[in-house]
Amino acid sequence: MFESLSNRLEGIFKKLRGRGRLDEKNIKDAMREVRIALLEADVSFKVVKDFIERVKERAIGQEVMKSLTPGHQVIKIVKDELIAMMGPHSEILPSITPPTVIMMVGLHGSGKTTTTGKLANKFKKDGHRVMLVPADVYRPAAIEQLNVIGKEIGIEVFDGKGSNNPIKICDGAVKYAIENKYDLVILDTAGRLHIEQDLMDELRFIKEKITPQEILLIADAMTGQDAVKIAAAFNESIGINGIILTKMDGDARGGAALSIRAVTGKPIKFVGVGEKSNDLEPFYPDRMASRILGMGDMLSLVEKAENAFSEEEAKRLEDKIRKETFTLEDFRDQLQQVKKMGPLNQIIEMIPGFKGLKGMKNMEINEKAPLKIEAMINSMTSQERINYTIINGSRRRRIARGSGTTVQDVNRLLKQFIQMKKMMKKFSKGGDIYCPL
Ligand SMILES: Nc1nc2c(ncn2[C@@H]2O[C@H](COP(=O)(O)OP(=O)(O)OP(=O)(O)O)[C@@H](O)[C@H]2O)c(=O)[nH]1
Ligand SMILES: [Mg+2]
Repeated sequence: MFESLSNRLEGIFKKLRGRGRLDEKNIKDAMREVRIALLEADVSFKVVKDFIERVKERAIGQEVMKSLTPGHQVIKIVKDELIAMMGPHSEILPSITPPTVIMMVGLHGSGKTTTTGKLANKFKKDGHRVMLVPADVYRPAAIEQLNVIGKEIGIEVFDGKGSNNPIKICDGAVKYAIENKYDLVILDTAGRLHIEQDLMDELRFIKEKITPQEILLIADAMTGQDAVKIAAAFNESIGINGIILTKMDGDARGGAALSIRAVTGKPIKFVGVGEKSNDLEPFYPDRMASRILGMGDMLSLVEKAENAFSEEEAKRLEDKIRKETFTLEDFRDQLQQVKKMGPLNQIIEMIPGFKGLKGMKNMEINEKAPLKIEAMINSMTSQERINYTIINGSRRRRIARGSGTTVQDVNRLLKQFIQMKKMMKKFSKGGDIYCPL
C-alpha cells in the first residue's frame, strides 16, 4: 500500500530529522518535496495545496523552531494533518428499526458484488442476520455471481424469480427480510461503464422506494483521481453516505484514499485489500496515516490476528509454549493460521519500524516460503514431527526428496524450529525476548 509515497516521505523526513535546528527555509524546502510526492501519488491538486499551507503555517510557528527535536515535530504535524484530511473515522451504524438496508453503487468492475460479500461476511461475524439482494438484472451472470458468493459464506441471497425490474426486486426483498427477521440487507446494484443518466435514475428510484440507511459508493483505488471524480458525481446525483475503496492491495498510489474525503465531504468506511471474503478492513484515518509514514499499524495487525485465530487455538498454543511441548506439527498449524491473515507483504507492512529496518526495504517477501515449510513437515513421519531430534542425515535426505526441496532447506527449517523453541522457553520463563524492532 502506498509504497512509493511512503518511501518518498521517508527520505524527506530523514533529512529533516538529521538536522539539529530548522529554519524557515529548511521547512519550505521540505514542504516543496512533500508537495511533489503527494502530487505524484495522484492526490488532488487543491487538496495538496491546502494541506501544504496548513502544515507550513503550523511548522513555521514558534513551537517547532524552538523545540529540541524540530524534525520530529514537523513529522507529527504532517501526520496530524494527514489524519485530518482523511478523517474522522466513520462506521456503518445499524438502524433503530431493522432491517438496516445498505445499497451498494458504483461503476462496472469497481468491486460492488465482491464487496457485498465481504460486508455480509463481516456483519454475519458480528452477529447479524444478513440477506443479499441481486439487483443487477442487466449483466448476464451477475445474479449467479452473487449466488455463488452467498453460498460460499453461508448467507441467503434473495430470489428475484427472474424479475427484470430492480426496483421491484429490492422492494420485495426488504418486505421478505422484515417477514423473515433479517436485520441487515445489502442491495447489489448494477454498474455501468460510465456515469450515465439512466443508471442514476434507476438508483434514485430504488433510493426513493426503499430509503436505505446507507448508500455506499464502491470505487477502485487504482483509478486514482477518477475514483474521486466518480464519488463526487454519485454524491451529487443520488447522495452517498460513504465510500469503500477497493483494490488497495494493488499498486494504488494513494491519491484516491488521501483526497476523496476532502473533495466529496464523505468518509471512506472500509477498504478492500484482496479478492477473498475476509479481505476488508475498516478505514481508520490515523492508522492509515501511520502506514503512509512507514510507522506501521499494530492495531490492524492485532485485529487481523484475532480474526484468524480462535480464542481456543490461542489458548492451546499458549499451553504448549508453557509446557514446552510445541512440535513441528504445531508449527505447521501456526503457519496455516498466519496464511489466513493475508499475504505476508501486507502483514509485514503493518509492523512498526519494519520498513525502516536496514536491508528490509527492498527485501522480496517470499510468499512461497511457508508452502515450502509445510511441504517439508508433511513429508515427515508423525514420530519425526513430535520429536525432531531423531531427524538424522538419511531422514533429512528422505524429507527433502519427498517435499521437492533440498537437504539445506530441511537443515534451515530445523535450525529455525530449534531457535523458535529456545525463544519460547525464554518467553515461558518470563525472560525478555530479543526483539529487533
Ligand atoms: N485485488 C483485489 N481485487 C478486487 C477487490 N475487490 C474486487 N476485486 C476484483 O475486481 C473484479 C470486479 O469485481 P466485482 O465485484 O465483480 O465488480 P462489480 O462492481 O460488481 O462489477 P459489475 O457487476 O460488472 O458492475 C473481480 O475480479 C474482483 O475479484 C480488492 O479489494 N482487491
Ligand atoms: Mg456486480
